[in-house]
Amino acid sequence: MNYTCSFLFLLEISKYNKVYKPVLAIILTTKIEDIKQSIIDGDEDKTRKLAEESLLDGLDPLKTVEECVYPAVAIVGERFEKGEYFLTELMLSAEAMKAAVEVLLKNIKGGGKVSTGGKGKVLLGTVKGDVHEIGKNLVSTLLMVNGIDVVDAGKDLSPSDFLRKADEEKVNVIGMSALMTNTMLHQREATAYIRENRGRTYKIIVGGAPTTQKWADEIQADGWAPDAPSAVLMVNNLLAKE
Ligand code: B12
Repeated sequence: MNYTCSFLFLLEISKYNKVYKPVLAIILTTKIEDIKQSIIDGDEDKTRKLAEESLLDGLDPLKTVEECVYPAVAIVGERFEKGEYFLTELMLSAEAMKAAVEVLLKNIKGGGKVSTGGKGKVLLGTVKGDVHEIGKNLVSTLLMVNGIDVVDAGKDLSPSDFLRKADEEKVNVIGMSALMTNTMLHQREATAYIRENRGRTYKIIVGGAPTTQKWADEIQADGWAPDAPSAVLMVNNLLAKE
């Protein structure tokens, strides 16, 4: 009897590996594709629903952001650049992107909570003339999840807005996001302003799609990161040196 049970059990496992697992993988890949497509289509409700379902299916939220939100952003941006999408489509897709990130990230460990891991405090904001916030919000969430306190000062911030808020909140690091080639110039302006008025009191980090390490070096920022996970590593390193 025991042998029969063990045999059936092993049979089930091998059936799982041979039959169910590949089928499950196909279903999950389809779900990722569906989320990506609904972002491209600018369907916020559908995106929210699919993102919630993906969590129930056990998909890793961060991986899902990487595998569906990032590629969707690239496609939407490209279509906008080519004139295939107009501002309305861009805005609808942006709302769907925000919904996906919101649903997925509130479910990662500690997501959505203000952290007091005691590691240090970062002020984050988007520079003057720029309303792009999705990337900054992603950086903010991942920093908090990793025990770093974050003050999110929002968007369209002037150099003096950054400095005032940093003084008020007694932060260790000031992070500036910029998503456009013309607004990234304000990272230089704000860095110079902060250095002129407070010397090296605050570590300054920059990021956003058009920025690079070369740019960060040129404007004498203390750090740059291409994405949210590397921003966490970089901030951890900066705080450890304090
Ligand atoms: C969504 C979006 C919008 C939304 C923004 C919604 C919102 N609340 O954020 C809306 C519809 C409002 C919008 C408006 C506009 N947009 Co727009 N938009 C985009 C789009 C499609 C995606 C941006 C995004 O959210 N990316 C997703 C996030 C996850 O990526 P990310 O921001 O790069 O962030 C990551 C990293 O860069 C890094 N990071 C980001 N910030 C920071 C900060 C620090 C400190 C660190 C360390 C790291 C870091 O980590 C993040 C997470 O991994 C891009 C296309 C693209 N390919 O990027 C165009 C794009 C940025 N927009 C563009 C334009 C032109 C505009 C408008 C001028 C359009 C118009 N005619 O009105 C306006 C600008 C309004 C303004 N004054 O800011 C252009 C910019 C071109 C340029 N080179 O200057 C782009 C590139 C589209 C294109 N291909 O033409 N946009």
